[in-house]
Parts: sequence; C-alpha cells; structure tokens
Amino acid sequence: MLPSVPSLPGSVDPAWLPPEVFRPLGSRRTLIRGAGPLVDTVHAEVADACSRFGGRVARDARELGGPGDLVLELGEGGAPDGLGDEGFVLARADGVTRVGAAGQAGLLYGLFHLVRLGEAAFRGERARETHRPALGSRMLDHWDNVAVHPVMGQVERGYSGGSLFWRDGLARGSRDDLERVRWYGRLLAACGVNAVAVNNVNVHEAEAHLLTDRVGEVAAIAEALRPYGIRTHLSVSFAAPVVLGGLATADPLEGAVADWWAEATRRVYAAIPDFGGYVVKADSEGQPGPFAYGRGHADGANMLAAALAPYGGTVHWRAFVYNHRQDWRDRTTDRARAAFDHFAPLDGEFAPHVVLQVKHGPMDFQVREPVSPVIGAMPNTRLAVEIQATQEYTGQQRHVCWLGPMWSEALSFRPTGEEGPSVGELARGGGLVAVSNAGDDPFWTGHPLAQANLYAVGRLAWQPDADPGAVLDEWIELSFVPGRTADPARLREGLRAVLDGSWRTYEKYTAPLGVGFMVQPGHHYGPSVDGYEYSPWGTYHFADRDGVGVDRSRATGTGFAGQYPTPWAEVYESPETCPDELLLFFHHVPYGHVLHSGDTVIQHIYDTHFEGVAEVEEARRVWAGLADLMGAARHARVAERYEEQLRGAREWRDHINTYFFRKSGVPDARGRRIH
Ligand code: GCV
Repeated sequence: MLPSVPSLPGSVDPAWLPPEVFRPLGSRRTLIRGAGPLVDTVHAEVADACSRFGGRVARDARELGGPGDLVLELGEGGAPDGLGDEGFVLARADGVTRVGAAGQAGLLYGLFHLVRLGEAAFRGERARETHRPALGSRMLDHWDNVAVHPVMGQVERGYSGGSLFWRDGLARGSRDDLERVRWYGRLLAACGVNAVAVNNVNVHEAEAHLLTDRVGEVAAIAEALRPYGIRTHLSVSFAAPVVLGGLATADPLEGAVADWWAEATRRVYAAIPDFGGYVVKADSEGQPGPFAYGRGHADGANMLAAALAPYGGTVHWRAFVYNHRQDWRDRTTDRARAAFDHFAPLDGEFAPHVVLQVKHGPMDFQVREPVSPVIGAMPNTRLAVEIQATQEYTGQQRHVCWLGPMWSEALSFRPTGEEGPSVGELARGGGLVAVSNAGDDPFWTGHPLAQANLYAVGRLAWQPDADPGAVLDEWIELSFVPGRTADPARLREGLRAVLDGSWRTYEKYTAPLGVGFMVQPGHHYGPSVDGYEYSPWGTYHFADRDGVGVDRSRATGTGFAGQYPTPWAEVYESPETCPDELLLFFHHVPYGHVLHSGDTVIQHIYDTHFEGVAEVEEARRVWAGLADLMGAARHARVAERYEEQLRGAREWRDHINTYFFRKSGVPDARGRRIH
C-alpha cells in the first residue's frame, strides 16, 4: 500500500506547505517511473495533490496526452553521471516537464523543486538544468530532553513549546503526534534537510538510555521521518560505557570500552538500519569526555567512528570546548581562542567517519561574531559548520530576526582571503548543522516568522552561496501564497519589509559592535550589561570610564587575532583596519574612537539604539497593515509578539545607552533623552 501524505490537526499551521502550493502540480497528468520507498512518497504526494486539484496520476505513458504533462522518473530518462543520490535534472520540451533522478531522494527533491517553481515549471521551454546539493549532510540538532529538565525544561533553549519527539518522559506515540513528526519530515525535505538529531547534546540520565534499552523509541521516530529521506542521529554520552554498561571506565583506548561501543552500535543498527550516527559534546560545560582519562579528542572521536564505520555511520564531534570555570580577573584566558587551541593541532588525526562540528563563530551564536578561525585551519578534517536557528541570543522567537543574511555572510566568508575557499566550500566534507527552532507550538517555531530561519537552514545547506533574499522570497511564496490573496504585491512587500533587515535591527538595539553577550544570565533574554562581567563564563566586555571592548590583538591582547591566516590576522589586528561591526570583539577602544563610518563609538552606540527601536516601531506598523491578507491567528500571533519586541527593544536601548552614558559621561550629540 502506498504511504499517505501526513495529516495535521486543524489547530496546527501547515507552515510552508499549505495544500494550495500543490495546485500547479495537482492539476495535470503525471507519470511516475521507478520504485522504492521514496518513490512511493513522491507518488503519494502527487496523488494527494491530484485529488485536491483535479489532476491524475497516469499508469503508463499512453495516458499522457501532450501539453501540461509531467514526468518524474528514476534512473532511465537520462540522469547524468555524477548526479548522486540526491540530485535531479529538470527540463521542459514539447509541453512536457520532466524531472529525472539517479536516486530516490533526488526524485523527492525534484518534486519539491517543482512545488517551489509553481506554475513557472509548466510554462514555455526549459533547457535541461542540473540540481544537486553542495553539502551532502544537512542536519538539524534538536536540543530536546526526553524528561523535562528542572532548569532547561523540555527543550534546552527552546522557544516553541515542547518537543516534537518527546513528552512526559517518553517518545510521543499517539497517532496525531507521529503524523506531526511525519509532517515535520515533509517540511524539512521540502527545504533540503536530510538528517535530524533527536535529543539534546547535553545528555542527561534518561536520555543516555536512548542508546541502549530505549532505542526502540528512537526507531519509532526514525520510521516517521524515513519516508521523507531523513536519517535519524542520536546524541550520546561519552560516559555511556560507565553509566549504562557498568564498566569502570570510558577510556577510549581501553579495549573493553571500544567493544562496548561496538556492541551498542550493532544493536542500534539492528533497530534502525539507516541510522545516521552519534553527536557528541565532550569535555564541554560539564559533559564527560576523554580528558578525564588523559586522552585527546581524536582518541575519543576515532573510537566512536570505529564503532559506526561498518554501518556507514558518522560521529559528529563538537568543537565547542572551553573552560567555563574561568576566573574573570584573568585577562590572559580568552574563550574565543579555545576551540582553535584544542582542535587545530589535531588536524589530520580524525578518522574518516568523524565530522568535527564547529560553531560558526568563536564564542556562542551572538548576533555578530567573526567566523571561527577553526574553519580555515583544518583542511585535513571533515568539518561541519554549526549555526543556531533557535534564537537563544537573537530574541528567542519573541523578536523578529531573519538570520538568512547572517548565515549567508558566514558561509561566503573566505578564511584564507579572496583566492581561497569559502566556508560553504570548506564544509563540504561535513555539511551544515543547525540547532533547530521547532517545537510543538501550533506555528512550529513560536514566532511564525521564525519559520523562515528553519526554511533557510535547508536551502543554504543545499546551496551555501544562495542569495538569502531569494530564499526568503521562496519561503514567502510557499507559506503565505501571496498570489491567492487580494493584494499579492502589498503582502510580498510587507513581508520583505519586516523581515529583510530584521537581523541588523536586532543588532542595533542590543550589544554593540560585536562585543556580544550583555544578556541576562541563565535564560539569556533581555539586557544585563554586566550580567556576565564578573562570572566564570569567559564572556566579558571590559567597559570602564574610558572605553570598552576586548583586546584580542597579538600585539597587546589575547592573541586571538593571530589564529587567523593572512589576510584576516592583519585586518583584525589593528583597530584601523578591523571592520566597524567587529571592532569591540577585537579591540578595547576609547569611547571617542572614530569608526570608519565617521561616528565615534559612543555616538554610534546612542544612534543605533535609537534607530533600532524606531525600526521595530515601523515594522510593527507595517505588520498591522497586513491583517486582511492572511489568516487571523497567524497575524494575531505576530502582532502580539511585536508588542513584546518593542517593549524589549526599548528596554535594551535604555539599558545600553544609560549604561554607557553613565560610564563615559559623554552626552548624546543629538540631545535625546538618556536616563
Ligand atoms: C546545549 C550554549 C547554550 C547551551 C548549549 C551550549 C552548546 O552554551 O547556552 O544551552 O547547550 O551552548 O552549544 O552545547
């Protein structure tokens, strides 16, 4: 029996695949050639669309009748060499649109490409185009806890309700819940994601058991995601042989430990034959790791890779390793240096089934950071770049913050200068990983506009040099279907207006010029300029009466700038050449320091904070004017969040401006009210 398209409870927003976007596909004759489970999914999608919009799935070519037809074919039909399992070709001639793929996943991605193209896929002639993902691994990490954690709740840094996978200490097993997981898989496939890690990288006691006696629950989730080409991964505790296996040690060089992992992994694959592999946070923020046994990270990662390799699995080993018990009085220790200091010397020592997962910036997903120097320093290691869709430091899905442009900037950065490869190219070996922002909220992401970030994860992983504006346009078309509203132009313009510049707006009213943090400790929402200043977390701004910022130069600071190769080491070394937006990340400068923009640092702080609030006021006004062009619930949810965003932006403005006015004593050149 063919699988069916998943169904959603009426209370859940379909996100970017409302039935309407299938109209162009569902109103014609379609022939599907090929066999296999993902071809069955394609078949089910087309059949479902046809049942809504009057088209028909043809049984064989004789039923096709010319203009307007669609052929989706696996294997034969001219899938060129090198297309891979996920690529597809698209062409249109003699009124027939044809998609060909060498692998089943390619056919599925071809189908969703047609959905994105809409009517345009069925007009005129189209010379043969080849599409294939630039990155083979396109993954979402869910920081979901199985049991509600007393401090972090069900989803660590989650702002979208509970977990899609777990509830009350168990895998969700009701029909509705699993249908929703299937729908999630469908959403992800439609933007190009092909892997999901289903539990938090901080592995607590209950979650540790998912590897062994509770693997059946993971298998049920994997089954729901599989029809959309998504492989399931699991975060595991490095201490599992001790915690679960009763061994006296988890030393990666002990034979008994390696044997324990080999056997545990064998059982995982018996339950989940297409299991993707493990994600490991080791020796980081209290998680166990090889350091406890005097071993290095390559020892730990390679031992797990050996267990996974016979099955084709991968260990995603995170490079987020730093001292979170730093003495704030010690100005020589620099958290930004930590990942490079730990991992760059290990380049070339990781086994082929290890992917080193590196956060895109050296700190922790701040609104502005330079690209991590680790990414350019490990040419002999499979690297994955990690980004954060969940908006831990970017407004927690109460503020609009479209992150596509930020990720795109990071992915197009060239660590060794103009002639060298981009970050997106350097990630080919390991892919892109995003911390998911989805949960059981009716709008999936808490803030309905945060869905755009989730969508962009898949699209930028598929094509890291894609124009983020084009990605945003796609999401708008697939989610709001402007063409079927009373005023498509007003809706498109309004959505672009509120989303386009929202990252920079957020940056304007929060921590200035790349200095980062200044958030409330613990939950990280809202301003607290000195919240982390005297803490052990290594996140300082060093503001005093004369100036602000962290000296990370080689000449007089922590030396972090020297972790970059030429030209960036030189660019970042001097305040004269450092880009304005990163000035306080790399330098401690007086308030009167003049930026390239011509403004002083202190005046820039005042101006951007007033501007940021004004931009939120304007966005709220634009949003209010779109009420007649979308469903009332979606509009109301965003409108309600704008009230909070505006309150929050004013709070940020007043904290930051007042703090720096009081520290510096410099009045605002424009005489505005600062408290
Ligand atoms: C899952 C930051 C977050 C933590 C998170 C950690 C990580 O420190 O605040 O909640 O832990 O990053 O990436 O492992």
